Amino acid sequence: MSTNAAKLATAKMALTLRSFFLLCAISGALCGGWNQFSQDNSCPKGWLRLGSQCYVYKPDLRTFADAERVCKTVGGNLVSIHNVVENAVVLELVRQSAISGIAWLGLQDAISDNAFLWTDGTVVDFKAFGEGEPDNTGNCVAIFAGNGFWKDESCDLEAPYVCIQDAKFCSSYYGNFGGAW
Ligand SMILES: [Ca+2]
Ligand SMILES: [Ca+2]
Repeated sequence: MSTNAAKLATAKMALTLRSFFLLCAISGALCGGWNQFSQDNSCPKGWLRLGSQCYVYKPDLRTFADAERVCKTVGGNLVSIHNVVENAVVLELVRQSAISGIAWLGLQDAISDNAFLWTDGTVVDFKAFGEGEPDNTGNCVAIFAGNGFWKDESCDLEAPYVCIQDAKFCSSYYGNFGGAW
């Protein structure tokens, strides 16, 4: 083997190794550590992951409809909450960065009073309304940072809000590698 050919072979091997390590790094970042509560590459930067969902608090003041529109443009919906743990996480996000006492959740009963629906289409299997709520002061639901309970408010009220979107896990990336893995 000539010196040049040897150099080329070495360079090729280095490139292959580098690609391999890069793929491992990407794979590790995507698939590694299924922590219940963490920030990682399966959520967009600045979003918090809990289980298979990503959450973000948005401090800009918007009406319910506007807030939902913004969440949609970043690939999700206003947040839906299905148990006490999710409620605690959303409350913590709101409390950490609260610029207002409340934040919109994705719950509304605009079509029919007390027939609440989540904007992300998930089942309404959990509610945490405060005492005396909902009292039909409006058709849109917000979480109150003070006590963590929910209240209905006028949908035109401008408030901060929390968005949710599905976390992107390695399984979907494996698919993208077209069976190479
Ligand atoms: Ca109502
Ligand atoms: Ca109310």
